[in-house]
Amino acid sequence: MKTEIILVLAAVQLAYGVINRINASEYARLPPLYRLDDFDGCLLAPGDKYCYFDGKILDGDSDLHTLVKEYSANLRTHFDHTLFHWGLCVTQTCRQYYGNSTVEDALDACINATLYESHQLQAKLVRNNIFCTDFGEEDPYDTSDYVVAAVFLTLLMLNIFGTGHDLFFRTNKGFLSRLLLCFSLRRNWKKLVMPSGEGPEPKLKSLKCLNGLKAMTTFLVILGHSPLTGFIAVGNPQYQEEIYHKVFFQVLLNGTLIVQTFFTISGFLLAYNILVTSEKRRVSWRTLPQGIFVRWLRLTPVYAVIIAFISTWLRHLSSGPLWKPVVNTEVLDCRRDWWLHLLYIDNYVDLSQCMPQSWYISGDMQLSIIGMAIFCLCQGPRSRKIAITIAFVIGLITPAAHTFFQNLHAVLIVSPEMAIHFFVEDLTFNNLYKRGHTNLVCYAMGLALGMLMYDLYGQEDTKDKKNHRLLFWAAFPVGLGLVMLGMIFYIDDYEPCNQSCIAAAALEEQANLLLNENGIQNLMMEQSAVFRGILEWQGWTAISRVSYCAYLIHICVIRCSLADYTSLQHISFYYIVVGPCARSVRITTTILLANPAVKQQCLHCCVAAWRTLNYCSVVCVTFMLSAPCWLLVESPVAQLIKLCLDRGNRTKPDINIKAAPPKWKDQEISNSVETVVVKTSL
Ligand SMILES: *[C@@H]1O[C@H](CO)[C@@H](O)[C@H](O)[C@H]1NC(C)=O
Ligand SMILES: *[C@@H]1O[C@H](CO)[C@@H](O)[C@H](O)[C@H]1NC(C)=O
Ligand SMILES: *[C@@H]1O[C@H](CO)[C@@H](O)[C@H](O)[C@H]1NC(C)=O
Ligand SMILES: CC(=O)N[C@H]1CO[C@H](CO)[C@@H](O)[C@@H]1O
Repeated sequence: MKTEIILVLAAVQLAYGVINRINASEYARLPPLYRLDDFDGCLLAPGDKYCYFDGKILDGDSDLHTLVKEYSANLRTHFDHTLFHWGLCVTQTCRQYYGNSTVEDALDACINATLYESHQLQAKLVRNNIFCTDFGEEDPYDTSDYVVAAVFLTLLMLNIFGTGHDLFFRTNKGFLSRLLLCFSLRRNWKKLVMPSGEGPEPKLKSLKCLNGLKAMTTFLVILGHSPLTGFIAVGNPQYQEEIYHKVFFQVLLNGTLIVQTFFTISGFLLAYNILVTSEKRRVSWRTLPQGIFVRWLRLTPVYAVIIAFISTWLRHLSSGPLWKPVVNTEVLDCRRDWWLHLLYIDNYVDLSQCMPQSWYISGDMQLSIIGMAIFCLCQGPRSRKIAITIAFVIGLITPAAHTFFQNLHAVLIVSPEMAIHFFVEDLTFNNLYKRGHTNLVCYAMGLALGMLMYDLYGQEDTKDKKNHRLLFWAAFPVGLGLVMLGMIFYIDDYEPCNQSCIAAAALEEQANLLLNENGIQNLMMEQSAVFRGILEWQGWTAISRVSYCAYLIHICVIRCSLADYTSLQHISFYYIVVGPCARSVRITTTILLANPAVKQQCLHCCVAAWRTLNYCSVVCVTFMLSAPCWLLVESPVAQLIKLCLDRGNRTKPDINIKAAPPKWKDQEISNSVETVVVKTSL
């Protein structure tokens, strides 16, 4: 069996190998896709100007033009080589054209002449995509900068006072002192490293393993996104294009399916938590707005802080040839669209560079509202099951309809051109991947699973469970197979017809769902001690607590590391995988040798190491930043909200809960929804 799989894979690789690939000497004839003039060496005197822009190769009849055209026809695995991205020092490289004319005209003439001279190709500037930096240019600080700075300072002061109060006074009498204690770093740190699953509710304890799952998936998402740093300003784009033909990389590319796991887990947690809560409190339609509001309140503050930072102070952090195209575009879009984000509807608005990863948070919010509505409005298990089934069927039909009528790809294709712009222009991403309703099917499955697990809780080992165990172990080869199935979409020149696309999409989705389902179910039932052991490891707890912050921050980290490049990067396996260790050894030895001749080399090494670290350390940097984010903002605000909600009821909740009015008490709702939110926020 194994050998067969290997043979099939080898055959597929071979098939990849022969179709539409050109040899290195042909490749070298293509005009450079990226070019960056020295930035600091350009802006030396008043009047100096540096521009980063896109240029388009014009139609011609030369042999080379045909080659460029043909090679760029396959946009699934190739860059569009008719579109080049250059950063030129206008006042040096294009001096002779930049006398009387505008920058645009000068660049237009300049790139045409440059390309004509080197490649006998004609080109023109793409006029709406040009980012220029002048000598001594500074982004002025405006009111919003000052307002945000004031808010940040207030937060910081609160943290300082809170910590001081905690260290020196140690009282928690009175509202003010309890308020300050919410901000105590010492307490929040303890909360961060506190073991999980210590709550009074045994049924929630069995959710402990999901912490590990959440931490791991966050890791995977960030790791999966970090190759995005390898698509901009690459000196050797061919390496990036070749990577698509490597089986290992295919696993990464098709990892986009992982997200469906999140939705399933999220739905599962919502259903399970509501069911556990409803043992004590009646869940009615009146709890719905309350639940939505508390969820919004819990997710929004830290989100708002990060968006405020991105819209204001981020643009002042650095400068460079790529800073404006990569970072400032996000800043501008965030200034325009921040309110869409805070209302969680940004995944229905396209073409915004503002936090492109936030679609998941919005989608999850929308689906949670649907989930809460199902559980709050339908009272009996029967009506809930019917509602979930309806949601499931709707969720099943809509993606297929979108794929069919809008002529989309069945899976999200991670093509180089789309990766450059973080997918915001990708039709499949916009219409199928990021919307709330197109992810409904996974969520509905999650809800159903939550109900099922709640019913099964505490039951004896049955024959049914044994069958599940078999399925569980079958899941891994099947899952890998699914990922490999995604490879067909990357075969050059292969255009799967629409129907088979839909079939494949539906099949992948369904199979993936089943795998998730049965994985979670088995984990919950303590079937696989090894996996539970791994996932319940305490180390995951802290990571999973900061995972919401990490998810919010990570694309910004990627952007900043990208925008910090000042010269073209050369991608290699070494660069991606072994780079950091090997390079640091090399640097150390170079420094030890400390000989003038190698000094230049050392400098080169340092730059290279810094860039490599950029690539590999997205994960580290993200988590390093998200810990303070959690400590200083997320956790204090969560406690503050709880404090305010509790304030209406100072007395301890009664033990005899059945006598309570038919409504969740504030305390209860904040606790239960907090659990839901904390656990489902990623
Ligand atoms: C590369 O391909 C071109 C056209 O297919 C061919 O003419 C050339 O000889 C090849 N070069 C090498 C080194 O194989
Ligand atoms: C700029 O315009 C002046 C007169 O209008 C002309 O003499 C000069 O050659 C022009 N310079 C360039 C670079 O076109
Ligand atoms: C580009 O340059 C060539 C050679 O100088 C010239 O013949 C051609 O008209 C130019 N094309 C454009 C669009 O300016
Ligand atoms: C002021 C107030 O709302 N008090 C309520 C606090 O909660 C207990 C039960 O949990 C109620 O009995 C009180 O009336």
